[in-house]
Amino acid sequence: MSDYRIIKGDITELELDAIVNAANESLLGGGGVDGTIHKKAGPDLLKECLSLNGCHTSEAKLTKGYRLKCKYIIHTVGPIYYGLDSDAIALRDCYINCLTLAMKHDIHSIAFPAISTGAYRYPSKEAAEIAIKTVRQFMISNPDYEFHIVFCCYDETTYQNYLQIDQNSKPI
Ligand code: AR6
Repeated sequence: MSDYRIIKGDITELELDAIVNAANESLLGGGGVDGTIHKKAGPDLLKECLSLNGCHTSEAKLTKGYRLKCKYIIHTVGPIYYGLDSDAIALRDCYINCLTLAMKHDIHSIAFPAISTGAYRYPSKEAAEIAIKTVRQFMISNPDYEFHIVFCCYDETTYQNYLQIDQNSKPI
């Protein structure tokens, strides 16, 4: 049985099959969660990233976890928010492509940060709704594959938004 949970914390401390990085198209590091992942994983992560030829918005690429506690890092690039309908589709596709890549590599436990809601300015509640809905739908569409998903919220506002969206999307 697949499941998901919502926690508050630092994604780089989690011991799971994989954590997701909210990267940029270069895949060569940056600020936010990306910066912390590269800092803690160490320089070998950058070396592997250099061989990947970047990553388009919504795509997902896999590396090892190096000095992190997770086995793998799934790098994805969220959309920069402009308020267009295409932003929501691009954000949804990040989650779908990360989960699809995970299935190909027998990765079952995965933590997601709130992709695009920092430097890329996606409104937190809207992004939380897309994250939870997309993951739930993906689990329903792939009933034979067991996922253990963690939505890892870094700050209290993000955490409360996820809890609220989750509450509202549960069948009564
Ligand atoms: N653990 C969990 N979540 C975190 C952590 C952490 N250690 N650190 C930050 N967050 P952002 P984006 C949250 O800006 O909006 C980078 O420079 C943060 O509070 O990391 O997709 C990249 O290189 C926010 O809720 O990613 C790109 O250039 C969420 O993670 C660009 O930022 C996403 O914030 C990507 O922007």
